[in-house]
Amino acid sequence: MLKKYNRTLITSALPYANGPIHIGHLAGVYVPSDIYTRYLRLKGEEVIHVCGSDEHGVPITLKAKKEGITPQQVVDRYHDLNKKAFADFGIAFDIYSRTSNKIHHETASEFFKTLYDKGIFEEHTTEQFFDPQANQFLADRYITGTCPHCNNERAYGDQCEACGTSLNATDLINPKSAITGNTPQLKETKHWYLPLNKDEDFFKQWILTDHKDWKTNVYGQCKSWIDMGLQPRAVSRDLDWGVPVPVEGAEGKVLYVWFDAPIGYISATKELTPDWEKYWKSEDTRMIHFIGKDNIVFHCIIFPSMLKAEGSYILPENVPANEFLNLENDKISTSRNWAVWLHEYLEDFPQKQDVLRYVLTANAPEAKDNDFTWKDFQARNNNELVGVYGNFINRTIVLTHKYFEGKVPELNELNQQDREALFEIANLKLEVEKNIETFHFKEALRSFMALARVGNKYLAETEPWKLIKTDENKVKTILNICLQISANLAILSEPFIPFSSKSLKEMLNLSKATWSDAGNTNLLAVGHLLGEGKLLFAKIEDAEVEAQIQKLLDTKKNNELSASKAEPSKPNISFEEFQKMDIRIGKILEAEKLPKTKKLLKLLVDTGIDKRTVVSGIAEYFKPEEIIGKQVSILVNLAPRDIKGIQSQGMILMAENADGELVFVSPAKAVNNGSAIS
Ligand code: B3M
Ligand code: ZN
Repeated sequence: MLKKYNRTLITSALPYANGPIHIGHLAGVYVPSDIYTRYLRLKGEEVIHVCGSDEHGVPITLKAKKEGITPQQVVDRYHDLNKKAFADFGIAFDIYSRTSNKIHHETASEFFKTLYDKGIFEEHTTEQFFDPQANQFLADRYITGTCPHCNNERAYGDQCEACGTSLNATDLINPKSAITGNTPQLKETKHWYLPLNKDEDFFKQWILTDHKDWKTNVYGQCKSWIDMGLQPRAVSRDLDWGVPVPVEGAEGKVLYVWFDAPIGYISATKELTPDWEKYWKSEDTRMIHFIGKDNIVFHCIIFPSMLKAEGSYILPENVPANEFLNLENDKISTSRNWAVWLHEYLEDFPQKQDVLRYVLTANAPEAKDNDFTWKDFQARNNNELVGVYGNFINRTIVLTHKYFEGKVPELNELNQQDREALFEIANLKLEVEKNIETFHFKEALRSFMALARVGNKYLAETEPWKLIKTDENKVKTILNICLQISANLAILSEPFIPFSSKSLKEMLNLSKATWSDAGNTNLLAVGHLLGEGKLLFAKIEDAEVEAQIQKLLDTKKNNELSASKAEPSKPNISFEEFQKMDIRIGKILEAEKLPKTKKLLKLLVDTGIDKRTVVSGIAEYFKPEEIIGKQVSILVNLAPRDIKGIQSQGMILMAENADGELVFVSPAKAVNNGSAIS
């Protein structure tokens, strides 16, 4: 039995304000939470949907460091960009707040203080990684290394993104500072810990027994955490960006970002309404957290443990987390620019928000990771939105205008086929409803599309454009039924594709449009005048998706080029030491392969000083005849070395390209042989 509730508080994960929003964010969190919110609103339920930017944590400070700007500048930039992107896609938040604002700092600070005063926290002094060169502790993502579980070499101090395990920095094999690349030292520091271990029995009961209804992926992750045994978890960090720890002796320490960020949901609600407590503190409120799979333990275990310790808050009723969306068979990555960014999508596909919302829902990573491909995007638009849904609506409206002056014709005698079509209106509405309520949005969308298919098939089979000459009464019935289906689609589509739902309502001149009106086979009265018809969707051409694919191929190429990572710099040398090297421009006069070797060429080089022999290991990359006459850089005062019985007098300087090939370091313009490089 579902618990009785009077209102719903919906939260969507607060995205870090360190980069723009991409399709993975939308598919995993914000499209589902928006569908759910819109659905409840259409039903007339009391609901609020809160979100905002997560502006603390190491991802932000790292980004600032990389760009040479302040963390505040980073979050200001992305907060505004992301807020706009969500609004552009119709994500119906009641508030999009931010965690750097005053109300949040106060709320998070008070929350910590309450737990502190209640004696909830344990204080522990432990050894943590410290980078002496940067003179700072290396919290969370400031440290990278090899994951002890899956050997991913790019795991972070708090989490391995490859296997999803959450880590302690000291678990990492081969830890390195993300600031300097140095191997860190251990240094003592004091922190406050939330004793999750004391809640173990509670979580066994609350999740493992009472919440068997949670999604399998969510339940499974919680179970494996609980089965491993819950450990006390540090909720403070040695950092200078965040909410300062509000107790004595905590200088230079801030709240752990995962302590303050979920409190951001509370602060956002406070900012939204003075009546915020009814959403957080009354048992007849149902709280639902929409998140991605990497946030599961924080929302199912850590935050509930905090709320429970505080004592006056409700716990979430459900946490419908999604898995990840990949892009063209590769993990979406902000740092590798492997993503479709919302603001860029809208530049290339203006007004096509609904197409993306539709495709991301149809292909949502609900139970497992899924792949977004541009071909699939095009096919779903052209075959489903244009070919089925749009086609049905368009023909219905055009024919009504053509035969009946845009007025809803009457329903005459019904045959079996008519009755079946009418039956599906109420039937599929129930399907959509049931699926949304159980967080099966992909299935819900399929049920909605099933009604469009019913309409399209009915229209194609009854062929009113042929009947009009012989049986106008029948045509009236057919179009009445098609219009009732259209009106229902206008309502049922609203949670999924709100922009086209709005245009369809305008075309149908439909004012009655709450969820409870749907399922009704007499939504449009006989004689009701329709609005003007226009196309709901347009075909997407091959060239448009090919351009997107090309954009990704270019990204891949750029990534490969920059992936041949530069070695860290060698220790500094003095100017005097540098001056000891005598590097000149010389011209290759002769070149021949050294017999019985694979790599070596014997060169005669005009150094401007003399003509000398140099043996160089470049035979794999150059044919001797190709390089004769070329000007190159040569270190002329390298002590002569004997190579395969030949005295090599100097060294040709080479660089390596992304494919590992050697290339000459040549002057940009011809210069005299013997010109010094200085
Ligand atoms: N900012 C992590 C993320 O974007 C984090 C979510 C916070 S929700 C309280 O994946
Ligand atoms: Zn791992």
